[in-house]
Amino acid sequence: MKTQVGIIGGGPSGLLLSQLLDLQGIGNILLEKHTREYVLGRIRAGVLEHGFADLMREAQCGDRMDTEGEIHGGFYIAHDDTRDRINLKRLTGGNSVMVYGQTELTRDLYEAREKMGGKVIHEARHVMPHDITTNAPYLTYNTGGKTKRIDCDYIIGADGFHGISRKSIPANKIRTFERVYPFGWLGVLSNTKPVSPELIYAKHERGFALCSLRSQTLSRYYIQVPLTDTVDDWPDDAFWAELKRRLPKDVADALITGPSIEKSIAPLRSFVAEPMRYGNMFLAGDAAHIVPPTGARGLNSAASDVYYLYHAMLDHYKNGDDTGLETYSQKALARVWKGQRFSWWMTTLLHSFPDNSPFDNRLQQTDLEYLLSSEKAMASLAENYVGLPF
Ligand code: RFL
Ligand code: PHB
Repeated sequence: MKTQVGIIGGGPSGLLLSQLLDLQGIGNILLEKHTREYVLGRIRAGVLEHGFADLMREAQCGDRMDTEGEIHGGFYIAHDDTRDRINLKRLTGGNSVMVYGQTELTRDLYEAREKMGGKVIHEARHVMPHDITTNAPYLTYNTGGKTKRIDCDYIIGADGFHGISRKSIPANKIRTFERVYPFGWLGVLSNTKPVSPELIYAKHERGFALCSLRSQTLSRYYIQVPLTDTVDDWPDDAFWAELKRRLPKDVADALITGPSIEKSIAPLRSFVAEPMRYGNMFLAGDAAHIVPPTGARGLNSAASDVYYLYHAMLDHYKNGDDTGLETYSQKALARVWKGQRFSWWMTTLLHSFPDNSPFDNRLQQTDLEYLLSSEKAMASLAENYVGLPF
């Protein structure tokens, strides 16, 4: 097979880029390791920047998001048995975020690819990029016991943190930066009315908690847990009891509990690989960078990579201009690092760190007091949360 762009990974990054390129007549084939059902079974992000929502519309995938998603003009920070509202709309001069689950967004992208007759190959095993540094790179993969080959101009590595793309770059050609946090998030999805119409990020000495939602009948809650905990350590009753302890009393009293329909633990990590290009392979999304979920940046950083890559490919194929491809890594990384800084800061502000000294804890408390007493500090938080410009 031959195409212009070979894409590895059928998560949001790969699918969105595939859809945008196809709409512009740029041929591409996408290889996904798992089945569609498996990909759609993962419960992940819930908050989209307004710029990302625009990109979904540009990809002609915004209809259901615009009907079923919720526009949020603010969120709460809970602390010391009370909560303060961060008024995103006022603080950013009119911007907001879209609350719409990654699962639904991915489903919309799959459906759009299907409708356009896009080439999405599931259960592609042993995907391997070859001759990346030449002008004739190609991909091989295994399906039904046979090895297939796709020749292309460019390869996109959008295969997430554990994918093959980044790993196929020689160690002396890539530099990685990493911070692993000494805790994870235990997440529960439940068919219950959310405790608050807007998200609540809660700082508590027992640990961080987050009240989020997918709709007004589907709640998503998280609590900070030690890395040694497993899902089996947290039967539903124990989860709800611990969540309530970490919320202000009026919120805890209003919390409606119910059986969990999904429960999982995600470790928290900050990670960046530089550069995001090797030869004719470009990395996008979690393949190149990971953030702790506190600032809701992960999927949004992936979307900004897609934005830069899409425009770079357009310039290359439509105008013969390679500036976008040449500067992709630099441009993408500049924004990625701002997302890293913000996610690290919000994580540091709101979590309990087991090794913190009393001095560290006072500084953390002061950071929060300053934030909530300063319009300028809150405006900085809001500006980052709704998404910096692409
Ligand atoms: P994905 O979603 O990991 O998709 C990569 C795809 O590549 C496939 N793959 C391969 N395919 C072929 N060959 C191989 N060798 C392959 N290896 C892997 C995988 O099967 C998969 O389908 O990466 P992508 O597309 O870059 O998307 C990134 C986002 O998924 C991620 O950044 C977010 O989910 C992060 N995140 C959040 N981001 C936000 O912006 N806002 C949030 O509110 C938010 N909340 C979260 C999150 C992530 C979480 N977890 C579990 C990590 C909450 C959580 C709990
Ligand atoms: C979610 O709803 O899954 C979610 C929302 C906000 C975050 C992280 C996760 O910061």
